[in-house]
Amino acid sequence: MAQQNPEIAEYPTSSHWGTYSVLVAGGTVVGVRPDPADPAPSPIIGNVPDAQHHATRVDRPVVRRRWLQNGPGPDDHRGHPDDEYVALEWDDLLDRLAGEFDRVRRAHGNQAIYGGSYGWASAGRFHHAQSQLHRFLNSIGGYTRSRTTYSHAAIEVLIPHLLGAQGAYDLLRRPPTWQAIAEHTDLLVTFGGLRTSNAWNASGGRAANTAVPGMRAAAARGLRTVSISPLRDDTSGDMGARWLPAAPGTDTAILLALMHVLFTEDRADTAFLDRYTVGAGTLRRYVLGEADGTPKSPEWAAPICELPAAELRALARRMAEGRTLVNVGWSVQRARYGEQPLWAGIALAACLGQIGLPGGGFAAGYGSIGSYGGGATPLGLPTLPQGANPVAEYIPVARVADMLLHPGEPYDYNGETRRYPDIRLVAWSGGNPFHHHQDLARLRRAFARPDTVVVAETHWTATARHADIVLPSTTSLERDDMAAGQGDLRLRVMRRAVPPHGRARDEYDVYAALAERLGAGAAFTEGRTSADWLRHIYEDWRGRTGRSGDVPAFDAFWADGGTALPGRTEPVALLGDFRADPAAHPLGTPSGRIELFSATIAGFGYADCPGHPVWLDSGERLGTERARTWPLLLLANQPSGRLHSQQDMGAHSRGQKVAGRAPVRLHPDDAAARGLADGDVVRVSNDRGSCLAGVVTSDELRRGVVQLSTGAWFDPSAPGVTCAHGNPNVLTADIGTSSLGQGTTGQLVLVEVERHTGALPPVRAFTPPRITGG
Ligand SMILES: Nc1nc2c(c(=O)[nH]1)N[C@H]1C(S)=C(S)[C@@H](COP(=O)(O)OP(=O)(O)OC[C@H]3O[C@@H](n4cnc5c(=O)[nH]c(N)nc54)[C@H](O)[C@@H]3O)O[C@H]1N2
Ligand SMILES: Nc1nc2c(c(=O)[nH]1)N[C@H]1C(S)=C(S)[C@@H](COP(=O)(O)OP(=O)(O)OC[C@H]3O[C@@H](n4cnc5c(=O)[nH]c(N)nc54)[C@H](O)[C@@H]3O)O[C@H]1N2
Ligand SMILES: [Mo]
Repeated sequence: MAQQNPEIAEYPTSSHWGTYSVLVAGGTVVGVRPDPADPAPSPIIGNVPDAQHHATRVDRPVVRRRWLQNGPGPDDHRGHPDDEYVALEWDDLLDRLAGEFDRVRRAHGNQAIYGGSYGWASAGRFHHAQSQLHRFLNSIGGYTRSRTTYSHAAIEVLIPHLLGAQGAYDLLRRPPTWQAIAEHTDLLVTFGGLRTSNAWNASGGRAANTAVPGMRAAAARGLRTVSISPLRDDTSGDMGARWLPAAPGTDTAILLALMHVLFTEDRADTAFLDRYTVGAGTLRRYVLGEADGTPKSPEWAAPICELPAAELRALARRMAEGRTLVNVGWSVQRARYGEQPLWAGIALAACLGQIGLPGGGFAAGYGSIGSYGGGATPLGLPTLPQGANPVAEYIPVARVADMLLHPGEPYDYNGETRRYPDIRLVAWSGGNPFHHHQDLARLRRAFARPDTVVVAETHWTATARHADIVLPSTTSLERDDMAAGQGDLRLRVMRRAVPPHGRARDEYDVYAALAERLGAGAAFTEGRTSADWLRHIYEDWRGRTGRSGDVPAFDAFWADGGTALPGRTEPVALLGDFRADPAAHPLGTPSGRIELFSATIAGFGYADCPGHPVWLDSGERLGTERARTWPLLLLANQPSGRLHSQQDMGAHSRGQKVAGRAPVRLHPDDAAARGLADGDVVRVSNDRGSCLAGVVTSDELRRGVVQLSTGAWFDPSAPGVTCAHGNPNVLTADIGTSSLGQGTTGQLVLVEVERHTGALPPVRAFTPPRITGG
C-alpha cells in the first residue's frame, strides 16, 4: 500500500507487542503494517493509529487547580472525576515543580520522594521512562525505590532460597527453548495454560514472535500437553492439549496429590532426591500425612480442585513414564500464598528426577511472555546509566498503598521486619498504578496522603488524573531511539515517525531542565543532548562487547535500521551443570542443593509461608465460606486486545468491548442462572467495590469462573458503582502473597454478577479532564 501512495511514508518501529511499521501521511499515523518477516504478528498493533492522536493525549503541561490554589498537602479530592487543571507555560511549571522537589528534599530528606514508578512504559533503550526518572532523581539526591514486579514477585523472592540466585535467574531468563522442548519433551504439564495472546508481548519487544510458532512446531513434532486451567482457550486448539478445568487457586493441592501418587506407588526418583535435594524426607512425611494426619492423596485433593481423583492418579503415572516438563505460569503465583505452587512444582519435578535433563524438569513462564523459551541472551545492551541512589529505602512494589497509608508502621518481608517510609512526594513516569494495583478505592485513599503527586504521561490515564502536576510526554513514535527485547539477538532502530503531539516533550529534556534548576544539570546531562546520548550509549556498548569489529559503528547501524547483537544461545536444560556435577556446580543455596525444605525460610517463622510447600487455603476460591456470598471466581488475567491499560482507546481494544464496557466472559449455565445473555450490561461486585461490564457467554470457561481481564481504564465518574467501565481492580484484594514475597494477589477474586438495572451511566474514562488556560 505504502509504495502505491507516495504521500505515505513507512517507519519501522518496535513496541512491547512487536516489531512492525507505522504508515504516516502529513505528520499523522494513518495505519500499521506487520513486519513481513514476523511469522505471527500481534493484532495489538491495530491500536496504535487511534491511540497516537487520541483526544486523551496529554497535550499541555498542567497543574491541578486545587494544588495551584492551596499549595502542596494531602487532598481527598485528588482523582475526583470533576477535578480541574490549569495549563501553564513549560518554564513556569518547571519552576514550580523544581521548587517542590527542593522543598521536600530539604524539609523531609530525599527518602520522602517515592520514585518506584513501576510500569511497562514503552520500548526504547534511551527514552525509557523509568530509567530517565531514576537518573534524574539520583542526580538530585536519590529517592525511595521499589523492588520486584507485579508480574512474578513470588518467583523473585522465593526461588533464590530454593535454587540460589543464579538458579532463579536461569529459571526466569534462560529456560530451555521451544526447540529443545520439541526435541526432548514428551509431556508438558502447564498450570495456567499457554496463552498465545500473552506470548505476543515481551519487554522491549522482539524482532519476531517465535513463541507461538515454537509451541505449534513442538506439538506438530509430537509434544503432548496437559493444560491445567479454568479456560480451555488458555491453550490454543492446535496444541491438541488435554484440558483439566481445575478450580483456580488449588494448584498446590493438585501438585501435592501428584507427589502422593509418586511416593505411594514407588515412582519417586529417590536417587535424585538423595543426591540433589534437601528436605525430601520432611516433605514426604507431610505429603503422606504422617505430620498432620491428612494424606495429600488424589482423593483428598479432588473436592478441592474439582478434578476426579482418577484423573490425577493417571496424570502422575503418565508424568513418571517419559520426559516431563512442569510449567507453573506466572498467573498462578499472582494470588494469595503464590509461593506454594512454585515450591510444590519444583518438588514435583524433583520427585520425577528430571531437573537438569534436556526438555525436562521445572519451568515458570512458557505462555506467560513471548521471550520465555526465546533461546538467546545478548552479551550486553546499550543502556542509559542511572547513577547511584544515595537513599537505601525501598518497598516491595505491591505494598505501595500500605506505604502511603501507614508511614512508620512495621511489615514483614523476606525475613526482615521493615518500616514504611513517610512519603511526601510521589513521582510516576511510564506506569499506571490505577491500572495495576489492587483495591483501587483504597489506592485512591492512599493517593490522597502525599503533599504532591507528579506524573509524566502520554495519555490522560486514571493515574494522570490523580496527579497535581502532569507532564505531557512524547510517545516512542515521536522520538529517535533503539530497541531490543529479551530472548532474541537484534537491536533495531526506532526512527521518529511523527512530530511531538501538542506541547509534549521528551522526558529527557524535561528532567534536564528540572535538574538544571536544582543544581544538577551537568550531573544529569553530562553535556549531551538526547541525540548525543543515543550515539554515546551505542558506542559505549560497542566498545564493551569487546568484539567491536563485528558490530557496525553508530552511523552505519542507524542507516541500516539495526544490527545483530553478540550473544549466546541457551542450554537445552535448566540446571544441567548442577545435575552433571553437583560438587563442581553447587547451587547458591545454604545446602548447595535444591531446597525442598528451607531452614532459612522455616527460621522466619511465617505462618503464611512455612519451611516447605504446604496447602494453605486462601478462602478466595470456589467452595469456601466466602463463596457462599460471592459465588463466582473472577479471573483478572491479561487482556488479549492490548498490553495492560495501554491504548485501551485503540480500535482493536475498542472492538472487544460490549456496550462500551470491558467484556466479562461467563459460562452459559452461570449466565442462564442469572437470566443473562450476550450483550447485557452487568454489575460485577463484592464487598470491596463494583464495576459494570458487558456479557459474553462461552463454554471455553469452566463453570463458576468468570473472566474480566485487566486494563479497562478506571472510570469512577458514575454514582453507585466504583468503575463504570469494567476495571477488575476495584474488586481485588490489596494483600501480599505472603510475608515472604509480598507480591500482588490480583489474579483471583470472588464476586457476584447481576444484571445492571436503571439508567446506564456513560463511560467517561476517555473524556479528558477540564483544562483552563494555555
Ligand atoms: N488484578 C490484576 N492486576 C494486575 C495484574 C493481574 O494479573 N491482575 N497484572 C499485573 C502485571 S503482571 C503488571 S506487569 C502490571 C502492569 O501495569 P503497568 O505497567 O502500570 O500498565 P501499563 O498500562 O503498561 O502502564 C504503562 C503506562 O506507561 C505509559 N507510557 C507509555 N510510554 C510512555 C512514555 O514514553 N513515557 C511515559 N511517561 N509514559 C509512557 C502508558 O500510557 C501507560 O499508562 O499490572 C498488574 N496488575
Ligand atoms: N496480550 C497481552 N499479553 C501480555 C500482557 C498483556 O497485558 N496483554 N502482559 C504481559 C505481562 S506484564 C505479564 S506479567 C504476563 C503474565 O502472564 P500470565 O500470568 O501467564 O498471564 P495471565 O493472562 O494473567 O494468566 C494466564 C492464565 O492463567 C489462568 N489462571 C488464573 N489463575 C489460575 C490458577 O489459580 N490456576 C491455574 N492453573 N490457572 C490459572 C487463567 O485462565 C489465565 O488466562 O503476560 C504478558 N503478556
Ligand atoms: Mo507483568
